[in-house]
Amino acid sequence: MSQKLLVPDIGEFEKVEVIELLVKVGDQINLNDPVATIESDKSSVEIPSTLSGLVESINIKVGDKVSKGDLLLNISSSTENNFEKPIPKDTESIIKQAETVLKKNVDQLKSSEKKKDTIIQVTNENDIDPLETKDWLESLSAVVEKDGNQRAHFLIKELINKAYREGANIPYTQNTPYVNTIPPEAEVKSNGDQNIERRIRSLIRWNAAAMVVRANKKFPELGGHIGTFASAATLYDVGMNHFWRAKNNKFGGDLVYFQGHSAPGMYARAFLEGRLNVKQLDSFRQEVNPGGLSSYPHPWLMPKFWQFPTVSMGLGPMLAIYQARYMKYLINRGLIKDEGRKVWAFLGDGEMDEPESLGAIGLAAREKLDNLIFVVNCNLQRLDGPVRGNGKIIQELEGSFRGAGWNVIKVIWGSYWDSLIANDKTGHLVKIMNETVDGEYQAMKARNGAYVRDKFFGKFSETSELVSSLSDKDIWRLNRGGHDPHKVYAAYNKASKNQGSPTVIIAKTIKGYGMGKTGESVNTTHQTKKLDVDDLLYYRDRFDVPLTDKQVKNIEYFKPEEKSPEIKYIKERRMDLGGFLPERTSYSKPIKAPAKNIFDFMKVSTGEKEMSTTMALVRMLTNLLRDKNVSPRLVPIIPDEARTFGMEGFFQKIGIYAHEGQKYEPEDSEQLSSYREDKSGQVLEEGINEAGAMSSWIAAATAYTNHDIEMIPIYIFYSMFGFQRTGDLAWAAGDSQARGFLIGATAGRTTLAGEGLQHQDGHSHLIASTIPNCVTYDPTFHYELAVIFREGLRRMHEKNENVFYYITTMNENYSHPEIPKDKNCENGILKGMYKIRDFNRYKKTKIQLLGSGTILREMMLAAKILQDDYQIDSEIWSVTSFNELRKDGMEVERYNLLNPDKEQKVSFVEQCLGKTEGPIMAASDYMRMNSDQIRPYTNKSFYSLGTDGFGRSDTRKNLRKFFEVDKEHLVAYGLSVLAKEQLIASKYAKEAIKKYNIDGSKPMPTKL
Ligand SMILES: Cc1ncc(C[n+]2csc(CCOP(=O)(O)OP(=O)(O)O)c2C)c(N)n1
Ligand SMILES: [Mg+2]
Repeated sequence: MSQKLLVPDIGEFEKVEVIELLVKVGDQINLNDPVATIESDKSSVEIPSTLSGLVESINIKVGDKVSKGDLLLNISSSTENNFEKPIPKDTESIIKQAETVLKKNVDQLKSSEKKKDTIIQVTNENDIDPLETKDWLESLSAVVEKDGNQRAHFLIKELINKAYREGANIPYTQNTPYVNTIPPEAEVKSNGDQNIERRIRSLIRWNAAAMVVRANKKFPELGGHIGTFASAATLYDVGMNHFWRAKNNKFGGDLVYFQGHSAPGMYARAFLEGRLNVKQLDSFRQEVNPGGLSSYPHPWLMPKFWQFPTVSMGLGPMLAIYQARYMKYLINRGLIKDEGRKVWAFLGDGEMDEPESLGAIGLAAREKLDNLIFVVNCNLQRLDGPVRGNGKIIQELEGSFRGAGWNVIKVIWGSYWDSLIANDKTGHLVKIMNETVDGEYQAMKARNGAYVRDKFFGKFSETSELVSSLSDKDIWRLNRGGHDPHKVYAAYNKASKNQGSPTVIIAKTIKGYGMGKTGESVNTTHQTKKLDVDDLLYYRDRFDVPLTDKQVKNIEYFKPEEKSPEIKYIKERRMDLGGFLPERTSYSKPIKAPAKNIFDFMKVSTGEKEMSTTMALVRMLTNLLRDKNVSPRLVPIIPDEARTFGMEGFFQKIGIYAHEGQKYEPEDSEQLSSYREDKSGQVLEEGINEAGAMSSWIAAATAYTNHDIEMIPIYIFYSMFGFQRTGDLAWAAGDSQARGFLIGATAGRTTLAGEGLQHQDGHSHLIASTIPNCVTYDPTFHYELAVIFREGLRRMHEKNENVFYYITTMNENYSHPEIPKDKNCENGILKGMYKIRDFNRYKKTKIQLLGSGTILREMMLAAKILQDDYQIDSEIWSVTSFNELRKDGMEVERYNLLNPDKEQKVSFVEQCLGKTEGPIMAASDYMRMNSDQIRPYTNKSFYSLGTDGFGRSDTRKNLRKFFEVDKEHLVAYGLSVLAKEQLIASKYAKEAIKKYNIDGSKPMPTKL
């Protein structure tokens, strides 16, 4: 039976051009196969077939304009699917749910009559004893009636506290009492050998401190930290001995974000494990020569060791959240197995002040990231001291995380407190615990047991009595939860098993734990990097490190024999957990770059048709989605801008990732580009959230090492909200050796026109150029973009070079010429410049004109005027990347200076311009500094024009005039340059300035 395939609802568009036919007469097509690509002035979309069968005839051709309802194909169809659309699955379940609720309501209505006599209606289905419930509620009503609301409130609070203390799952309140979340009787016990673990921990503590002290004894300028790891040693050790599973050929591995300043502890452990030697420890913070250990976790500097850069406070928490989310994305898309892997992130309490640290916790809860565990080390100190000494950081954080929907586990008190808390029958102890502020808690640990007895327990006779049989020493020994391996083990155990929400473990510790008078719990602890002999002896004794006084004075490391029980134990534990941590490896397979001709359709002229480079990019991506190697690996990341960038066609085609699928029928469900969320969706729609989008991009761009699968993330954003907004994340991406594309769309100071000062980007290329492994381009024409993009795919994803690409695209529509025939053109595009046109009619006076981005087009128009009106010849160079040209220039210059006696190399700029005639004038839609970058690499006179100053909203034409980069200014400046070089008389320039109404007395745009 013959069926008609019609143009579906394409939203507000009419008469949209067919740019591609994807089927031929006689083809067998299936449901959802794309049959044609149509393109409006904003976006291109594939039309999927709603029928399957044989294509009998095609009613459209490339270039036709079509609207909704137009006939596309006749198909002899086997399955009909067009007219009687089945109700989508999700809709069906929504209807079912609604029906159930309706039924329930009716039932309730019927029975409500009967319930009228009860004081409070009880409708909870989980109520196993309604009579008992009724008793309780009636008692409450009686209290309200007799003693008022306040009394009722008090009783409820007491009940909740009691329930919490008994380990019951209590209803939501912002805070729980200042005691451990897990009561002692519910603690799961570790099966580890506690004695040996303590000995190992002591050695790690010692070696970590020794490493820092030795380095600073040699070179006091090196710095380093002892206090952070000293406070966190137990938190790390329990994880290392019992929880964190390494990557191996059977398992993908847990991912651990180590707190930046605790790096010495990780080195000290690796030393015991035999992964680092004394020489390496002695190279802590001395990385210039090979083999040095980096100050903090930096994968770029220690690519086989560190996995995640964390030391810029606030990035670790965000990156960890998006890492956990991305892990679920890969699982839900079927790209990796669900092995129950976890992401652990270690954070400082001070670090939690960074807005980024808490900024994404809502997402973690919404997405039910039960593969994520935060451990916040609350040593009650930041850098200067407690900072908010009047507050209670643990309670603050509890409130934030509980409010966001996290599973919160507080680890406040160590085991020595258990019996005291159990004996606190009057509640006075917990009252003091609740009321004591952080500044006081910190001060107590800087003093001694007698002080604690007096200032803490001494507050009530009941609590004084509680500790009357304890000596001051016993009181001093009352430990904090984060230093108690039993409490930490129980918390980690519970966190690992939690389902349906992320977990945060908030652990109370002491900064500089064990460091004695100079370093324990004092405000200067953070900066302590030197310990005198007395401190070292104290530290040794405190942790029973088996070193003689002499060895301590020499600050020797201690490593037991290979055959010692300690070394055997440490290695066995790690072998049981699959290997060592941290360790960075990659076993991902490269992705074969698409065929060389994949983008050939972009190398021909677009003729009359005008389009933006953003649209050219979308066309290119649509094509890439047909390449079976590349397609599943593409990860388009969009911060709520898909329509701005003409990418809404991706919604239907590849779907938007949503961990719960789509639970609603979208309002635009009838349309071709309707909003489709899917559990296996490919697009990451991040919302208005550049930092989150960037974190997702980093997770995808490093999947080759963290998940052993090479992915191709493409994050598209307003260029102004890229490097400027999230520059520190871009820097961390460089450190992480990310591979992928960043697309700065709507780029250029004058190209975005109406958007104004905050939107118009005239410097993102300059910021991008500060990142050594970021390769940047500012293409003008679609073939340039095609050549650059394919090379990016080849370099990063096939050859696995550790670089990432920043490419700007624009939203200005214009027609694109075909690629020049010159065989060196593609090489020039990639190196940064190539000659695009020659004007040489008069052969008298010549100027070299360099342009990039949309300003290249102004330059081309200016060149024509210069020739037609002023008989000036020119050569026009399309500069695809001033940044790349500068990198080449620097390298060549350096080589030449260091090798004065050897044959001198020639920079690419000089290869292009060295033998040309006339001065150089360069312009771009960016600050002059952009083109100025290549000035040192040519001996010719060089003049730069650009868009220095704040942007402002206006038309493109007016903006280019304002910033003096329109064709008229370029002509006038060109003539002036030639006059200055004494190649023509100055009167021509003067005339042009007058002709074009250029006001020579107008202040520099930077001053306006
Ligand atoms: C973005 C950023 N700002 C400032 C610093 C400098 N800094 C280094 S450590 C530190 C204090 C950290 O305190 P906390 O997070 O509580 O760690 P801990 O007490 O465990 O050392 C600061 C502010 C930094 N590393 N990153
Ligand atoms: Mg701290």
